[in-house]
Amino acid sequence: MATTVVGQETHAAGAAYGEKTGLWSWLTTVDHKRIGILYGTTAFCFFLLGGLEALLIRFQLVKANNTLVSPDFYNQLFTMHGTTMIFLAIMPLSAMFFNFMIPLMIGARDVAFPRLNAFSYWVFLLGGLFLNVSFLFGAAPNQGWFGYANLTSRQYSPGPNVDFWLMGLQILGVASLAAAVNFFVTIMNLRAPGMKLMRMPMFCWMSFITQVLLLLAFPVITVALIMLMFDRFFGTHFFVPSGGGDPILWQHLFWIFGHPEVYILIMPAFGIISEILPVFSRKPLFGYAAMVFSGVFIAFIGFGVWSHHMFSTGMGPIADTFFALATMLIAIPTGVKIFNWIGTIWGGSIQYKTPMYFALAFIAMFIMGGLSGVMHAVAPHDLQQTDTYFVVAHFHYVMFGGSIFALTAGAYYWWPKMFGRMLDERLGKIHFWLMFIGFNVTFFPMHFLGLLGQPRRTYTYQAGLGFDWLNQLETVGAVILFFAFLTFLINVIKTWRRPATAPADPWNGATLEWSLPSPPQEWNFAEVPVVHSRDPLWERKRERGGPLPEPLRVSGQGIHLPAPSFWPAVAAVGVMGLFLGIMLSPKVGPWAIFVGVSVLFFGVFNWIFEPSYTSIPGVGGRPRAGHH
Ligand code: HEM
Ligand SMILES: [Cu+2]
Repeated sequence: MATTVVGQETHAAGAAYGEKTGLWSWLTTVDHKRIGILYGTTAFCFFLLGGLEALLIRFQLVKANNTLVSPDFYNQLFTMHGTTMIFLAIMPLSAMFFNFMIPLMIGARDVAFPRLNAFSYWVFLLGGLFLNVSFLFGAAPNQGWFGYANLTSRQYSPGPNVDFWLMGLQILGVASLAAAVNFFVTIMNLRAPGMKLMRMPMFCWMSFITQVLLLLAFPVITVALIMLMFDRFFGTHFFVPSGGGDPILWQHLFWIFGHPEVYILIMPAFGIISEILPVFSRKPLFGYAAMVFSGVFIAFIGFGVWSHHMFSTGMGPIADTFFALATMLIAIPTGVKIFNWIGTIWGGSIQYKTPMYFALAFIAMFIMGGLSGVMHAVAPHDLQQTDTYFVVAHFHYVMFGGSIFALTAGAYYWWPKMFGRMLDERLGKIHFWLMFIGFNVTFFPMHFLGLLGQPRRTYTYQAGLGFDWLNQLETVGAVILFFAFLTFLINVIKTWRRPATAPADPWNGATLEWSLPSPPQEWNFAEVPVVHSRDPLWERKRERGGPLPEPLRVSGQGIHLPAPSFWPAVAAVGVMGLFLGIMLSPKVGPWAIFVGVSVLFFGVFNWIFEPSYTSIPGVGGRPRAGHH
């Protein structure tokens, strides 16, 4: 597979393969970069929807005894808000960066299983739509994103609301597992020559840990959901005490998944921050090995602490003590990380660009979320805090102040690479300050409201309890946050209209993605890079005594790439059809399940027997020759 650089290529020739447009090319794409963009745009739309739900929650709570929304719709709002933000916003936004960046950062042409990758995306999209279609029937999930038994039993939730949630999450689980296998294998097998594990960029390391967490945690929720499905559809009693079942069993299964899940949400953020801090401090990452091992350690302990979500269920002092101590232990590797981030910026020549603003705010906000987390770890303390707004404050400092700030930092950092355009710095800073202020005004008072005793997941409160003005303040914060995201949208639209002229390496980056044109060509690397160090690009620049020349746009003649395929999308429709079929089968009969399974098999069958590779046609666009 000789790959020669044949010189500057025109845009028109690229259009023969790499820059196809049109709906069909997006439906059939297996290019990890395009799939990344699909993940990103879809997740951002869901993020806006989840934000809209949050705004409605905030407007309902703006004054005592408010009746803006009904109690049942309020339940739907906070359930769908939590479910959306976790499964349809943060996770797929991370997946956008896994998709777009990991192959570029490890020097690969694509992921290990490109069509499986497309399949993951389509399943995710359909799962997200499936969950939200429930609104059109006035039957959105209303039991909380944690789905506690017995609220979810047929007896207490007779309608289809819980069914939408149950089936939707199973569909999404298929997408997450397929993607996790894919990125696990990609990182294990497709690293460029010389890129040992301990030379991998930190984002790839933290993403790798995320995939392991996904692979170990998602089967647990899948099993729990299947048990719930059996309880609701086939009359079993896994979680029904009158039939010998146990509602606490659900909580164990849910949180054995749920606690690792919060690390699934935060690990990619750790990775992004660990990429940005060195570049904008002009110093290598401090304590690389400690960063890797603390990440592994956090993930490992993360599986042993689930019952800190269950102190109030009455597990007894021995279990409470164990889980309290295990939880406090996590503070150690987390502290190691924070120490190393600070060590990275310490004494660096810091460049205050927008990605760096968000990265620095991440550190501060994440510390606050971590501290209130340690407070819950003290079991007697937790008994006071649980089910109050104190907990809501905690997880928003971690998930929003942590994950969302880091993902936003990553968006500003990698935007030029992804779209060939720099985002506007001035608007970026405005975005930052609105988001930073709005976030703290919205969520900081929740600590006090929690300590005053305002219960969460409750659609209103009485006047005269001292809750009023803090809730008003929070609603003002939520409106400021709304303007923050509006600023981001304006930034995107404004810069979109400019020509795509971003330089290959606008920030003086250290990692391989910055050696490629912005945006990279379909085949990524005309020549597979050889890696000798942790910061391969800084090393090359040092050798040359200055920046690298702009990379040429070269033709990928002779390069083999996976062929576009429609079948992953068909198989994804089959997966959705299967769960839709199960949901409908009590009404319409078991044939509904059969239809879904048939579509699934039809898609997979064609996918298996379709030629999977194609050579890039050269300049002038020779027809594609498919073969195995
Ligand atoms: C955009 C601004 C946001 C606002 C104003 C907001 C507001 C709220 C409020 C008021 C609740 C409490 C609902 C209740 O207990 O009655 C809540 C719950 C929740 N939020 Fe947010 N939120 C925002 C962003 C986010 C983000 C980015 C995430 C990302 C993960 C998120 C995840 C959650 C989760 C998991 C719950 C838990 C629902 C529950 O268990 O009760 N939120 N949010
Ligand atoms: Cu936890």
